Amino acid sequence: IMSGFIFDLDGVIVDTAKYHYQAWKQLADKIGIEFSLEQNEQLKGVSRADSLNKILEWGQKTISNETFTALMKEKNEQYLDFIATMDDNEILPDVSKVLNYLKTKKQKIALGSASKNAVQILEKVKLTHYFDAIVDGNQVTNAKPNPEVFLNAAKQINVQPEHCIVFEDSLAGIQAANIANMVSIGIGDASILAEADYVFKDFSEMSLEFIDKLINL
Ligand code: B16
Ligand code: MG
Repeated sequence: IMSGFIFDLDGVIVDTAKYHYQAWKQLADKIGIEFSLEQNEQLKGVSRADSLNKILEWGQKTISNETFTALMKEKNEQYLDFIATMDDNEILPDVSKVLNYLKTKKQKIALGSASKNAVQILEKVKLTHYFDAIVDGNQVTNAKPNPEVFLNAAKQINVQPEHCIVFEDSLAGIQAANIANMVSIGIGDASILAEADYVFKDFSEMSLEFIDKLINL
C-alpha cells in the first residue's frame, strides 16, 4: 500500500516566515509603509509578487512596474542573506523523524511550495535527498488556493490525488489540498486552519500510528 506525502516548505519543514518578515519589514520601512506581524501572517503561502502587491495595498501606494521589479529583487536579496545562514538546526520539531519513517515505509515524498527559493533552502538544511519530487514557485503559474502545485506534485510521484496527504501551515494551502481532493493536514494554529481534515501544532504531536493510518488510506 502506498500514499503520496506532500510537504509545504515554509512553516512546515522550516520556519522561514521570520526571514520573510524581516526582509519585507525592511523594505516596507524604506518605502514608508507600516507592516505588522499580523499582516505577515496573511502573506504565508502567498507568492512574492502577490505579497508585495498586498503590502502596497495596505500602504495605499502605487508604483511603476520598474520600481515593483526592483523592490522584489531587493527583498529577495535580503531574504537570501538570511537563508545563507541556515543549517539543519532550523528544521522544525520531528520533521526529520517523520521523513525517516515515511522512507522506511517506502512512501512517496514530494515538496509543494510557493517559494522560488525552495531548492536552495532544502539544500541548506540537508533534506533534499528525501524528496522524490520537488514542485516550487518556479514551476507553478497559479498560486494556492489553486491546487496546481499539489496536483503537479501528485503527478510527478505518480500517486492519485485521493491517496495524497498534504502538510500545510497556510489556510490557502489547506484550501488548495481540499480542492485537489487530498487529505489536508494543518500544521499550526487550529483556529486559522479550521478547514483542514486534521490539525497538529507540529509534527511532535503526530503519532506514528496516525501516520500508519495515512499510509493505508
Ligand atoms: P519566495 P511555502 C511561501 O512558501 C511562503 O509561505 C510565502 O511567505 C512566500 O512569499 C512564498 O513562499 C514565496 O517565496 O519569495 O522565496 O519565492 O509556504 O509555499 O513553502
Ligand atoms: Mg507554508
